[in-house]
Amino acid sequence: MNKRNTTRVRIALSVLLLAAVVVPAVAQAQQTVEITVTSRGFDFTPEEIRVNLGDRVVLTYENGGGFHDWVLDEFDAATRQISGGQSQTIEFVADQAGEFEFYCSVGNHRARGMVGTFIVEP
Ligand SMILES: [Cu+2]
Repeated sequence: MNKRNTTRVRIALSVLLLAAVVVPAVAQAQQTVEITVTSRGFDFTPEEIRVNLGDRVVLTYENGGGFHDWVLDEFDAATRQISGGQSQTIEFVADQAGEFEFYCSVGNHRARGMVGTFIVEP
């Protein structure tokens, strides 16, 4: 093996080593965030949810009364429409930053103010 080839092998090995160190660090940065949202009337508590970009969100919606769901279109995240006393847990990844509106899709509930803000910090 001549000197140039040896240098190429060294560079390739360095890149592989770097990837082995950096990739797990990035994967580890993903946090799991558990959130519980409740409703009593035509409102959600909390009204504002804040997570970080890349978080895995495990969200439980507990319906305190009436017939509702919890929907966040931009992340294809939605519970079923459930009755009071029922709950459902869904999971999604917060893979885009910004402010988004979550809402209840039953009847005119969204127009009646059954909404909240989902914030993903970059
Ligand atoms: Cu509703």
